[in-house]
Amino acid sequence: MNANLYTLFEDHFEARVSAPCVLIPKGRVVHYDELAALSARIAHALVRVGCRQGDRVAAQVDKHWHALALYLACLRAGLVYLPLNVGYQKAELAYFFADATPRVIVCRPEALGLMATLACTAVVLTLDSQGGELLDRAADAPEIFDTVVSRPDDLAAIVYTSGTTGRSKGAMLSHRNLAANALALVEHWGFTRGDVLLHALPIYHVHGLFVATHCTLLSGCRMLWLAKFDAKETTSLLPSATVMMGVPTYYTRLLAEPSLTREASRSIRLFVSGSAPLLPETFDAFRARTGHAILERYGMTETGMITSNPLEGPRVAGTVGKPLSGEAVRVVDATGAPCPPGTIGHIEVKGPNVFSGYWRMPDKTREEFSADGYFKTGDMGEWVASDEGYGYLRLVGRAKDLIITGGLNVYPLEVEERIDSMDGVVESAVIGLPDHDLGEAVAAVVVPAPGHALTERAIIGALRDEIATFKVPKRVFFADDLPRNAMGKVQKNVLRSKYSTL
Ligand code: MCA
Ligand code: AMP
Repeated sequence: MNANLYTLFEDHFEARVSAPCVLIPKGRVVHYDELAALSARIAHALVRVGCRQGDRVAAQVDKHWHALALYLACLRAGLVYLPLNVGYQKAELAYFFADATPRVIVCRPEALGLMATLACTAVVLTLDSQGGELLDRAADAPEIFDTVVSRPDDLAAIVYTSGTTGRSKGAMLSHRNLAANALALVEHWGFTRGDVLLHALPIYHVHGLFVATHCTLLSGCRMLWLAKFDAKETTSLLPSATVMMGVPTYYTRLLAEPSLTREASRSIRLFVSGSAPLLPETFDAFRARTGHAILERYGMTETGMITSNPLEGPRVAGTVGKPLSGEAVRVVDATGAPCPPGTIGHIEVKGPNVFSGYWRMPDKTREEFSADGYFKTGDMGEWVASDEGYGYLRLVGRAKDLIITGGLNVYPLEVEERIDSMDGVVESAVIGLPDHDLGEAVAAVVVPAPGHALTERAIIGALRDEIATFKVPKRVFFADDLPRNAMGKVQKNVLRSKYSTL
């Protein structure tokens, strides 16, 4: 049997040949057969430039249906798709390319010069809404492509996640991992052909690329395809949709729109939130305004979605629900023993959705799995012990030093290392401060060397040239020293309470 994920989607393509798939507001409608035809032509083009099964194809492209066709083409040709946040800068890209050694790099036309300098032996092709060199090369290719036969463990994608060591790790996701999670979600959230998903998420992370589009393609429904999230546009489109997915920032921004009303969201059957904690205040305010209880779920790049509040049954604010079908989730103490409900411990997960390891990092991979094969998420949680939501998982923090800002992860060490290497800096600590819009905002506390006049502006300016701007601190504070505990570790909780009131 062919375990290629595309063959799962294909069942729906075949049944829905001329049905609409991607609805572009004020633009065109892309039908399933067009998506299948373009992905076939791109698959031929990639093979023509020398791609062979298992080769990596890196893509740093804008959100356009051409990019979706590129992802599907990679699946069909047995290539490993490597999506990259459009905000990544030169140094970040250089690392990804050196680590993943892609055969092809697909980029925006304006990035062609930069990519050419970083490409090594990779072929660089452009792609945008007008087409680009990739589509030029695909223009005369056949609209039929025999999807290659993949084994369940063959890689479908590598998605980079930052790490506590400051070095990004490529999570290797197989066809089996992606298919298992997609099937579980379609069933759990009750997707049918009649659905219209409001898709405003970026498609270079697991949430927008896998969770949202896989639910669509596996149920043969339609998606309203927004180039990026805009609260006003979203409220105006809600009456044409049945499901919306977003990070908590989307919901706080929607609440700031007077046009978000019960009437505007009448056609929606499900609002889903994830990637970062949804505050109970947001849950309550959204329910009061629209009548909808947002369904919160929990996931990770390495695992896809892990738990979800129910479609039918109580959705409990401040919890992320129960494990999805086929997954085993446990909360354990430092010795690995299970914690009873109401006791906080480390969250671990096992199942067909869990990745096989980090690309070219066998030691790191071993560290992150328990002896009996559970993946250590680095999140802390507890099983709810009270009547309301008994047996649901509640996330209570992270063992890993991680900031989540507007649904995007920032590992402080990566930013600290860059600040520490600047002239006149003794040391720094990067922390997340509470932020109404982004959940957490990145901030830095910097200790200057005597006699050096550092400024917030200069530090922010220097960082913007090096790393994606979502990682750059919104504020920089200066201090004579950093508070440390008896072990010499910087007490970030002390810094957070000191600076969150400033
Ligand atoms: C943009 N900026 C940000 C963020 N996004 N700063 C901090 N945090 C952010 N998330 C900065 C830009 O660099 C820019 O800086 C300025 O804000 C304006 O950029 P713009 O693109 O216009 O911002 P925006 O449209 O307001 O974007 C905010 C956003 C977006 C809508 C919240 O970040 C977003 O769509 N986030 C979703 C991310 C996501 O998909 N996460 C899922 C990861 P300047 O002006 O200074 O240049 S997958 C995952 O976590 C797991 C698997 C899971 O469970 O889902
Ligand atoms: P990423 O590395 O981008 O895959 O982000 C995964 C991390 O996002 C998880 O380990 C959690 O810390 C966090 N996360 C995902 N969903 C939620 C949620 N519903 N509530 C709180 N944190 C979440």
